[in-house]
Formats: sequence, C-alpha cells, structure tokens
Amino acid sequence: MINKSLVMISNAEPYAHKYYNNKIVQEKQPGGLTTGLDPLMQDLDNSVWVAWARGEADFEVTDKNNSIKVPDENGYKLKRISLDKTEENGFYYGFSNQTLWPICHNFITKANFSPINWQIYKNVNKKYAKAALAEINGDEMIWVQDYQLSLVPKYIREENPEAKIAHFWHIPWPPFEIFNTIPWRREILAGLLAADLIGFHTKNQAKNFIETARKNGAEVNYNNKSDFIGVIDYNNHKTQVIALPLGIDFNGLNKKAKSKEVKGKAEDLKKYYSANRLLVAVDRLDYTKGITQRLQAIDKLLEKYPEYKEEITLIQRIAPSRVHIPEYEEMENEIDRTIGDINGRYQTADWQPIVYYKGSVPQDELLPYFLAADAALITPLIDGLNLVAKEYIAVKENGQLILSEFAGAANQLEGAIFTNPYDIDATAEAIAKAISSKAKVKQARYEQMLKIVKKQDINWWRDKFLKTWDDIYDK
Ligand code: GDG
Repeated sequence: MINKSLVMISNAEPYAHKYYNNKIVQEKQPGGLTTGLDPLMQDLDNSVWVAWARGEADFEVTDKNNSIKVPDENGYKLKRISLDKTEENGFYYGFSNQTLWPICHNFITKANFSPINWQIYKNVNKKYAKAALAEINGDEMIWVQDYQLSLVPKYIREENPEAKIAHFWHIPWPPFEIFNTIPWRREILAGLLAADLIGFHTKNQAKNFIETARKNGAEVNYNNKSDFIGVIDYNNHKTQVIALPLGIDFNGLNKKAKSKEVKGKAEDLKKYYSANRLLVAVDRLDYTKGITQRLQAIDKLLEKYPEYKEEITLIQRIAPSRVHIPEYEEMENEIDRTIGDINGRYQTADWQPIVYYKGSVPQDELLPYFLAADAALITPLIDGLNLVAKEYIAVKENGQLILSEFAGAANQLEGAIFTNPYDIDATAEAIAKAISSKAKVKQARYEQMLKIVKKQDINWWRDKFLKTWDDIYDK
C-alpha cells in the first residue's frame, strides 16, 4: 500500500454497473487507460477516482455523493459524473473524438472544428473540475488523465492555486503545425500548462508538445537528464514534461496465463481452428488501428506464399467504440466486406484465413487467444503506446510480435519484427518472417521484449511518475 491520497480524474470509469437478467452486476471496463490505472488505485490509500458514469445502473448503487467503493468495499472510491445527451455529443463524440483525436493522430482532414462542440467541451471540463474540487480537503495529489480533460488542470488551479496537479496524455501529440490548426489551441495549452507535470508515452510525443508550447509563446528549457524531457514556463507557471511509457500488470497476467483454465481454453482454440498456426489481433474499432491494411496483408501473404493456405488463421477481435460517429460505422462495414472478400476467395470446407469476433470482452477472456497464437499482429497506423503488444508478451512464451513502427510501444520493444503498416507487402513479409524463423531466433527476439515488459511494468511506471511528481515540490 502506498501512503498517498490521490484524486484521479478520467473520462471513462474503471467499473460500470449494468442490468443482466434484472440483476445489477459490476463490470470492469475495457480500454487502455482504465486497465492500466485500476491496479495502481487499488494499491493507494484513501483515493478517489472521478469519472463519467456510462452504465445504465450506475446511479442505482451510488450513495448521495454519487460515489461507490470499487471493486468492493475495501477498494477505492469511484465518484460518478452524469452527462446529458447534449454534453455527450458535444464533449465526447464531438470535440474529444472528432477534433482532438484525429488531430493528435495526424488526421487533419477528419477533424471537425465546431465552436459549439468546443463550448460544450469547456463546460464539461468545468463539471469534472468541480466534482474533483469537492473531494480535495488537504494536500491530495490531483492526477488528470488524457485528451478529454485538457482544461481540467486550469479550472482546478483557478479555484485552488496551491493544488498539486499532474496530467498524463495517453495519445500521441502531433507536430505543432498539425496541433495549431485547432482554432482554440492556445486555450488548450493554457489548460494543460496549469499542471505541474505532464507525461507522455514517448520522447518524440513529449518533444512535439514542448515545441507546440514554444511556438505558442511559452518559454521552454530542454534538459539532458534521461527522463526529464524539459520544463515549460507559461503564464508564470512551470510545467515539467516527462516521457514515461505506461506499463502493464506483468506479474498478474503472467500468472493467469499459467493457470489451468487459460491453458485449457487456449488448447481448445487451437483444436477448434484447424490451422497449424494462429495469429491474433485485438483492437478497439478505430481508423488509427490499421485494421483494413492488416487484412490486406493476410491476403498478400496467401497470394505470395500459397503454402500458408490451410496453414495459418488470423483471429481478429474488434471491440466496437464511438459507434455514433458515422465514420466508425462505415469502417465496420468496410472491415466486414474485406473479410468476406478474403475468406470468400480462400476458405475451404474446414478452414478460414480470417476469423472475426466483434464485441468487447473482459481482459481475462483475451488471454487464451494470446496464449494460443504463435504471433500477434499489432499494426496501428499510429498509436500513443499500445498495451495489447505488451500483454501478448506477458502471456505467450516465445510469442512473436509484428509491430508497427508507428506505435509508441515500438520505442521499447526492440525484439519485435517491425513493419510500416501502410506497406502491405512489407507486413506480409513480416508475418512470413515471424512464422518461419528458427526457434532460437524466435526465442532471442522474445527474450529481448520480455526483459523490458517485465521490468518496465505498471509498478515501475507508477513509481517513476509519482517520484518525479513528488520531487517537484521538494525543490
Ligand atoms: C489508449 C491509446 C494507449 C479488454 N477487453 C478488450 C480490450 N481490453 C483491454 C486490453 C488493453 C486495453 O483494453 C486496450 O488498450 P490499447 O493500448 O490497445 O488501446 P486504446 O484503448 O486505444 O488506449 C493507446 C492506451 O490508451 C494507454 O495509455 O496505449 O495508445 O490509444 O489493456 O487488454 N481491448 C480490446 N477489446 C476487448 O474486448 N481491443
């Protein structure tokens, strides 16, 4: 147990309450951020997590302060915020996911610069700040998460000038020319730069952020210490910037992977799919994840190397997300069509090149798929980090990773077989290489990745972040 009081603020809640057969059940929510931070919160004394409630029974179980202890009464306090339809559309689907998300992933042409959405985004950020401020009684540390809440540090600082505030940005930060296309870029920067510390997954993302601040009038100082990327001085307030890639609960996952249950399910999967070699891919439905290009690479592989027919199967799992945005719906149709086309051309009576599961499941249910697969295909067009890459390594001994060079995790996982996801031929070749390499080569690659995933786990990340944060006030 770490002796610290923390107020965590994120868009998504770690647990939702839903009705199943007229009974209320608690469900752990998928998603990189909540999966990564929940074990950390469980380890802290006296902490509160403020988040948007999206389960239909969420307010059936909370107290009059809209709070509930999770995962059980010995856990931490989850304080729920409710958003109405206008807020949900303007803040979440609108400014967060149709402006900031495409801009930060370099897709300028997909961005919608709606002043109405921006106004709603500001109001909702104020609402989160207000809910968090009500939880602050002393010198709690306030940790704001991700792009949906860029203005929260400023709104908290306005009410509580001495507050200890940090922010972690989980998605990429684009080059300044791209970020500066947002009409309200200065206000977003001012929101974030009210924090004392801001973290990114990679040095490049952190440098892009610092340069964006410089181009918008901040004074910046780069320093050479290995993790401290720099200090930004803006509106007479200093913000430390750090590059620190999120880790996973390595020990927990690795232990689960060795359980009889997971092993048994993995064996069943192998028997069920009559291919000798299984590949796995697990993504949230998103245009950044490179799903269509990956499917095309399977097509190319089978065309170039017919010996893989009836030999390999890709199991592609997709968790739907942001389905109210028309673009995401279209993408779902395109994926359906591409899989139908490829399977239609190659499948036999008892073999399919691509098996497709749509739907989101608890993380535990992904583990047998990881364990059954000889290789994982993690080929986003761009990604802040990508936790699935690390989870696969924690679960599958000697597993091979085909990894996009544009995923933040590529900076850490040097044993992976890298590919440019836009280069379909190169990805097909990378798959062939992953499958056909000698056992010794595979093992060496795996061990190189294992060392990092194990050492730089969630505890390492948490301790480093909190230590950097503490040090700011010791000076
Ligand atoms: C953002 C950034 C960054 C559980 N069930 C499902 C599922 N999970 C878990 C996975 C993994 C997490 O959700 C997904 O994390 P990712 O990192 O792959 O991706 P994003 O949701 O896009 O997360 C990303 C992350 O924040 C953390 O900072 O790494 O770059 O975009 O832990 O085990 N995942 C899926 N289907 C399920 O049914 N896809």
